Amino acid sequence: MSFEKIIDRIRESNRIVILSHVNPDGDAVGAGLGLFLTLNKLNEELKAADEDYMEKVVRFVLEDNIPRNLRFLEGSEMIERDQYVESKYDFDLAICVDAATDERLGTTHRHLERSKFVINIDHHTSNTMFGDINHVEDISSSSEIIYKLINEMGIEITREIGEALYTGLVNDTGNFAHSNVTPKTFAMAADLMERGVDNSKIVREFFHNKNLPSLKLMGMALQEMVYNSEKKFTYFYLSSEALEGIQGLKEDAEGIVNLINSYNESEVSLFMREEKDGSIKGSMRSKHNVDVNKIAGMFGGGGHVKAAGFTAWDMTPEEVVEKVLNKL
Ligand SMILES: [Mn+2]
Repeated sequence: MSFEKIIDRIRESNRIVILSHVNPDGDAVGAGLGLFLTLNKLNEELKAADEDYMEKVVRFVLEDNIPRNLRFLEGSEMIERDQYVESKYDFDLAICVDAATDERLGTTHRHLERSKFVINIDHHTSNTMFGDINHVEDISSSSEIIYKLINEMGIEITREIGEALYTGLVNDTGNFAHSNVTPKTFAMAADLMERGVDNSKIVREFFHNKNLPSLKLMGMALQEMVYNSEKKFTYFYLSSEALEGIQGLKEDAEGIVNLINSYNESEVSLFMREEKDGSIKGSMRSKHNVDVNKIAGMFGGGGHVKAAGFTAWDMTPEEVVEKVLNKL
């Protein structure tokens, strides 16, 4: 898949907004920030070549705060929170990264509506192709796609850009442990290291940086998880009351689904978290043959074969579990 049309569109747009999904993870922030820093660099290069060049306005807007363990990324302080962005703001181009559906953009969807053109860059096979240009590739991460895009643009990848993209890789591959890793993923990682990326610093900042509520939550999940031996299915439900009880935020529950699926007998796992509005957010992981993308699809969600998520409305956790069990 070539990036020619995307690059042309970027070059001819003066006001560009980058968007990604709610509850941003390392890939959403990494891919978005890598692109954001690249477009700023493009501005600098064009300005240096031509004094009269009118610099592009480039913004990266997310609905939520970025998680604490991503704030070490240089440039992340320039990411804007949607609620503080003036509502009457038009863009020539919106570039969405890592969002399988336009609903996943949350409140930032309004910038999509106010943009003349939409580019959708993603690696979820369930992507709904909501853009005017859709670049959807079934590879490790959106950050891996952005890496290829930057190379095709001919912009040099600085250490800062590299760290953002590397974090996306680490996030979506479980630090190069999942089956979505290919030789190309490693080649990208090697190239980023040659550009000054400190892999051990990133892993330390990203993984070994837990606050007290998230550690307590891990304890709670390990203590209370339920295992169904017939279906080799592990699940855990977290009520909003229990989360408040440990003074936790929803971002503290990041990674719980992988934790419960690390049980050696478990083939498939489900983590359910109650939202304030009463809905239940589900995330699922599968080790081998179970397609959790299909299961999430029953609730209107999606993702990948081995990792997917959904939101269930007007259902109890018991009902969600039963529906999943029937499909296994
Ligand atoms: Mn991703």
